[in-house]
Amino acid sequence: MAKIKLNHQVALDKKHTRMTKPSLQVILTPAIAHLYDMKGSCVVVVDILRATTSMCFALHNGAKSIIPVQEVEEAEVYRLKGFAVAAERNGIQLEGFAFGNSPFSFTPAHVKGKEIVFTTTNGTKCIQKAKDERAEKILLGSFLNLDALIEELSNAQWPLFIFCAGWKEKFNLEDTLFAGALVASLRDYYTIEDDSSEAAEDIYKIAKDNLEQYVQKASHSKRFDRLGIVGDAPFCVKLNLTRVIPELVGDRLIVKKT
Ligand code: 3SL
Repeated sequence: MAKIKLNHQVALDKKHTRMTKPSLQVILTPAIAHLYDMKGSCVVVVDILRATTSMCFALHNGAKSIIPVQEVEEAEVYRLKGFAVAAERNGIQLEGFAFGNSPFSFTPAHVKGKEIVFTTTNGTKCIQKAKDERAEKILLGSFLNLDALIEELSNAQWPLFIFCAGWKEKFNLEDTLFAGALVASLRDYYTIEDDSSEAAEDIYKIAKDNLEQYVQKASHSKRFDRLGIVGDAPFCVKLNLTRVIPELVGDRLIVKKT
C-alpha cells in the first residue's frame, strides 16, 4: 500500500514539476509589448546592434554602473552634472556627448570606475518599458554574455520574456536571432508555447554556424554601411567575451551578483 502511494506521489511530483515550469515567450517588437503581462516576470532586454552589447561591454570593462534614460533631455541633465553620457539616435552619436553607441568606445581607459548614462534609439526605451511594467527582474542580453545568461536563466524562477528592441517598433533579425539562441538552450527549463519563440529558434538554426555572415542581412547592418560604421556588427555577434550580466537595480544597471 505504502509503495503504491509512493509511486503515485512520484508520478504526481513529476507531473507537478512539468506543469509548474515557468513560461518563456519572445516579444518580437516593442509595438506588441502591450500584449504581454511582464509584471512579476524576468525580462531580458535585447538590442544586439548595439545598445545591450555596448552596455555589457562597458560593464565588462569596469564601468561602475549604467544609467539608462529614455530621452535626450534627461541625458543632457546628467551631462550638465558632469556625468559621462552616451547618446545615440538613428545610429549617430549626438553632438556634445562623450560617447555614441559603438561598443569600441567603451574601453577600460574610458569607462573604468565611471557611471555612464545611456540614451539610445530603441534599447533604453525597452529597459524603461520593462521597468514601467513592473518586471521582477530586468537583465540585458547580448552574444557577448550568452552562456552566462543561459546559465542564469536555466535556474528558472519567474516567467521569462525575451524582449527584442527591434528598430523603431519594427521587427529586426538580429534581436530575434539572439532570442532564438536563448530558446534553443532553455527549452528544458521552461514551457514554450508561443510561435514567436519557435520562429526565433528557426532563425537561429539557420544562422548559428555563421552569425557574422547572417547578421549582414539585417537592415541595421546596411544602415551601418551607409553611415560608415565598420566592425561593430561583427563584434556584436562575438560569443562569450564576458560573464557579466547587467541587471537593473533601481535606476542603474550593475553587474549581476552570482
Ligand atoms: O536602437 C538602439 O538602441 C541602438 O542600439 C541603435 S544603434 O546601434 O546605436 O544604431
